[in-house]
Amino acid sequence: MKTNRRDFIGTGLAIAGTLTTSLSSFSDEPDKLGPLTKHTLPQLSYGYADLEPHIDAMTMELHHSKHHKAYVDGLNKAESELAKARATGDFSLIQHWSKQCAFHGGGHALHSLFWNIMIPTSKGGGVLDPCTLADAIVSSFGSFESFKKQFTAAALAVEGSGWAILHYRRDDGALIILQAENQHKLSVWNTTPILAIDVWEHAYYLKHQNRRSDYITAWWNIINWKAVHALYEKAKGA
Ligand code: MN3
Repeated sequence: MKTNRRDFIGTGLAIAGTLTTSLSSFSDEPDKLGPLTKHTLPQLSYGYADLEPHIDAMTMELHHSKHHKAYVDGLNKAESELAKARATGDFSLIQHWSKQCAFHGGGHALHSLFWNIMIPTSKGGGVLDPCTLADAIVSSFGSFESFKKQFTAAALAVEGSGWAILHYRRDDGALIILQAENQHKLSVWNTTPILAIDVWEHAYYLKHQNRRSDYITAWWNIINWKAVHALYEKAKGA
């Protein structure tokens, strides 16, 4: 890995002074801090009233233009703050902004999915024609009816606010149904993990006891970057 971290930090510090006054000014300079994606509220392919009577127009309008918009704005804000932290080297709020990234990023991803997987009944909503997906549902759940019962039960039983989500598991090609409380638990959707460190105590306690930072410092010496690179390429091709 030949990232020139010293140059990167130097560049970041050099422009750090401007960051407190204008976030938008540095988001226009992606080469300085890494590109900042400007997340935007997706357009719906149907009108707010078009899902009536199943979902009412007022709910759709508030849900899309207010609630989803707040997630988009929150995600942009969180990612700007993390870029600012990289530039200044001040990671004192890393936990807060990481959580904000997950909360708003999760909301943005799931709502984008939600709008996309609905269509007015008059245009074919609710109809699953024979296809590879229909086959996969049958092979994963036994029948469409048993899939529908499990999905409905999972959605009904979500504790508090949340989602029921049908996932494709690449390892074995299975479809699985999971619940999400809120829209995240510090994680997010539509992303592929390519590097991870286990910081449960069982991963380091015998050698490092309670010194998690020693373990994290040591761990950087044993990363297989070729493997991470391979996962990155595989994820891009997905
Ligand atoms: Mn919602």
